[in-house]
Parts: sequence; C-alpha cells; structure tokens
Amino acid sequence: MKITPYLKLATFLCLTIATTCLAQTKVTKTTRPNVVLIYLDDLGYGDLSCYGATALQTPNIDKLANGGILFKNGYATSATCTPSRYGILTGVYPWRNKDAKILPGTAPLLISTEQETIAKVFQSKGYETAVIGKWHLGLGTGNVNWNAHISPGPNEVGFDYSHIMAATQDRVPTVYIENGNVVGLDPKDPIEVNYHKNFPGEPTAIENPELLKMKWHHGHNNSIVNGIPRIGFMKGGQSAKWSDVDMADHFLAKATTYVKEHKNKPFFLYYALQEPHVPRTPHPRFVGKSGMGPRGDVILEADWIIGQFVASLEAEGMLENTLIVFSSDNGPVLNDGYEDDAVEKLGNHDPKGGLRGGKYSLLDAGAHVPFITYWKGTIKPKVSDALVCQMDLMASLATLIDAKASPTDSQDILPVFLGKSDKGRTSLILEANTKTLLRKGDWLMIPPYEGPAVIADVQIETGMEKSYQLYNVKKDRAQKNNVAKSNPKKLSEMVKDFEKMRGD
Ligand code: NG6
Ligand code: CA
Repeated sequence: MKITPYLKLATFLCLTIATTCLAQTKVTKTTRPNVVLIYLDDLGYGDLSCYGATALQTPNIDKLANGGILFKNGYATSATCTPSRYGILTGVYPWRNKDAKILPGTAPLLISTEQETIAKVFQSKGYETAVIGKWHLGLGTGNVNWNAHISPGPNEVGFDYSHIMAATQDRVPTVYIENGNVVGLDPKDPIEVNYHKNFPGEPTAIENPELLKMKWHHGHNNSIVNGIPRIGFMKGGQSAKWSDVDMADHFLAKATTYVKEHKNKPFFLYYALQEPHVPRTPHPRFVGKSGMGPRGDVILEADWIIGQFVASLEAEGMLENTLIVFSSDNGPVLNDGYEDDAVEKLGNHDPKGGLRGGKYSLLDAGAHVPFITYWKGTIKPKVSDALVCQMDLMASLATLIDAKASPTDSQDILPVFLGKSDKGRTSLILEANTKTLLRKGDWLMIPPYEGPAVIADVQIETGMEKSYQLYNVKKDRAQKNNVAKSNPKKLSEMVKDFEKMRGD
C-alpha cells in the first residue's frame, strides 16, 4: 500500500489519540485509586499464617500478603489502641499529645477539629471518606448526651460517613453510632453512661454473677450487656444495644454497602475491625473452628470477613483501582480481662511471632505488627525489610493522590509502600503507656524506667528496667541480649538521637 500524506496524518492522529487515552487511563488509575485501610485490634505479629503461624490458617489475609508487600518491619506508633489510632489518623506521634492514652467511652474527642487528618487529606482531593468499626478516639467535648446528636466526632475530623462503636467492645456504651446518632435508639429509653458509679437498680458483674455468660478475670466487672460484663456503667438504650456475635457481620455489611455505593466516586475507607480484642465473641459459625478457643476463632472470623470484603471489591470491578493497607493497632495479649481460654488453649501458637513482650509493652511485640499493602496489578508481590510506620501513611498517601499534607511526623515513603523502594524510615520513636523508646536501623533502645517488669494480670513483660536496654533486633529478634553495657558507643548514639527526636 502506498503511504499517502493523508494516511500518514490519519496514522499520526490515531496514535496520538491512543497514547493520550492510555496516558489518561494511567493518570486516572494512579491518582484516583480508592484506598482502604483494614485495621485489626490486638492482632499480633505471629497471628497470621503469612507471618509464619502454623496453628492458624488465614488464607484471605495471606492472599493480600502474597499478592502484595509483606512488611517485616512494620510498626504501629504504640502498644495500645488509642495512641496508635491517633498516630495513624493524624500523622503525629501520640506522645506529643498527653491525652493520647487508652480512653474510656465517655472521653472527649482527642483529635482537634483544627488538626490535619488522613481523612481530610483525601477530602481535599474530592474523595469521599468513611470510618466503619472501632473508633476509640473520644467523642464530643465531655459529658456526651447519647440521646442527642453527638458532636464533634469522626464527621468533624474528616470523615463524611461514620458508623462506629465509640470505644471498645468491652466498654460502654455498647451501641453503634452512625454520623453522630445512636442507631436504633428508642427516645423513651434514653441511654446514660457513667464510668465512676452505677445507676441505682442496674445489675453489675460483681453483684449479679448469675447473669454472666462470660466470666471476668480482671477489670470488666461493671454493667452486663448480653451476659458479658463490661468496663463502665450504662443504663437504658435496650433497643440500640449491639449483638456481640453479629458485630463482625454488621461492620462487613456496612463496609460492602459503602463500596457498592461508591463505585463511581473515589473513596478512602478506614475499616477498623474489632477482632481479636476482648470480649472475643465469634459468630456461632466460627465457634470451635480454631481449636484455640475464642481468640483463635475470632482471628479466623476476621480472616473470613476480609475475604468477603475483598471479594465485594472484586465483584464490583474495583480491586485493580483500590490500594488496600492491612495492619493492627498493637501487639497481642492473651488474657486481657476475661476467662476465655486464650491461655489454656493456645497450644504452641505464638501470637508474638518470636518477638518479646506484647500489647502494653515497650519490648518489640508491643508495636511491631503485621503490615501489608496490596494493589492488584500495580504492586508487585514481595517481602520488604524496610522500616515503616502507620503514621507514614498520611504523607505517603497524600503524594499518591497528589494532595498536600501539612508537615507532621508522617514521612512520605510512598515508593516503599508501593514496593518500588526498600528505603524506609531510618528511625522511629515507639510508645507504650506514654513511655517511649527508639528504633533506629536494626537497633532498639529503651531508656531506664521505674515500674514493674511484668504486668501481672496479663502476664506481659513491660520492658521497663532501671538501666538502659539496647538490642540488635536483626540478630536478636527475641531481645535476649541487652548489649547496652558491651556497646556503649551505639548506646550513646541512640540516646543522643532519641533525646533530639523527643526534643528533651
Ligand atoms: C485495658 C483493659 C483491656 C483493654 C484495654 C484497651 C482492664 C483491666 N483492661 O484497660 O481489657 O480494654 O484497656 O485495649 O480494664 S485497646 O486495644 O483498646 O488499647
Ligand atoms: Ca488494640
């Protein structure tokens, strides 16, 4: 065929149009992906089969890990819930906020409505934002009236939609709150909550043990809801009370509906599951499935739930346009206040995955958690040794969607989260019960602290010692050898960096 100038022009135009279209698809794909943050509660580094568990099989989470990036050095900011959630949502070290401690259900909102949040960053680029699940960052300004609109809350710090439990599954009020309103509340049966004293005539775990279906071990002996003793006293709200065994399904239904309704709008969804925090209340279809008692059963439940959630993204054709981040708010605990066989039926499962300590601890299992990023077709599967913190998601995801985040402690390490680099953070301050330590490179330094070596009730080492501790966690994952004395040079370097970073 003879190539005429017309044909040349036509070919040129076709090619140009095709390239532009391709480029546009790429831009749309890389700048407007949905982002889902799946956040578990008290799941340990060793609780998943992709992180080496053999006694528990978690195929659905494994699928994310095997098809995405499994981080071996992924951290929450803290060894407990509220501070970690503060860190992940604000990009600010929780130890900078003196109120960032485990909060009662009546605590005021911990995040200032003026503060930057990850949700606001997404909003700034036209994303719809939602939180479904556990909140535990306080609500209102103190003295919440649970029978009126509750504000400020998640909706005032960047979430367009919220469907939450106020605090934890073991704390009152045991009701769901949607966009600031208690769901299913009968105005004739108003809710009252008090963390100091009971309401006259209301049963408590101490006075009415005959009403209990689950026994408390420490704490958790105030009001009884669904036969489960809780922290705090609550009166009224009968029609609004949640069903514990249906909680996982309940949040899943909300999350999948949200996905379906946002098929054509980019969204950021913070999906905060309650498992495996206490009280562990698997739906009957998971009871006995792990052979490890309720703690194992609810981990299997969470895995199934996540499988269903991911399947719903796939069914809507959204999996390739959704970045999924999976992690946990703090390390594991067995007996966290109820007699639920977590210790007795553990067998040889190690929720810490060979690390030392656990929830509440300065030792590595406190904040060193499972951390996975998954984006079908965009992230190439791998295992990464990079040091990453949940707090870094804010700055990194801002870059992903071409937004500006105001400077915080959050570091932009997007290439690491997308698997294009292994250069994570160089250092990170970690926190447990308002006490802090430094991880830098392969080293962990814990300054001297006064306090018990072990929290007796939960049988977890605190990591508090009267003198400095220094560990090389690459060579010594289990923190068996404190080399502070034998390596004074490294110790002094770490102490200097720590003091500088803390601003002490
Ligand atoms: C503790 C509770 C524990 C758990 C924890 C919060 C007692 C004795 N213990 O005070 O059961 O609720 O708070 O866990 O009450 S977290 O994962 O939300 O930080
Ligand atoms: Ca937690």
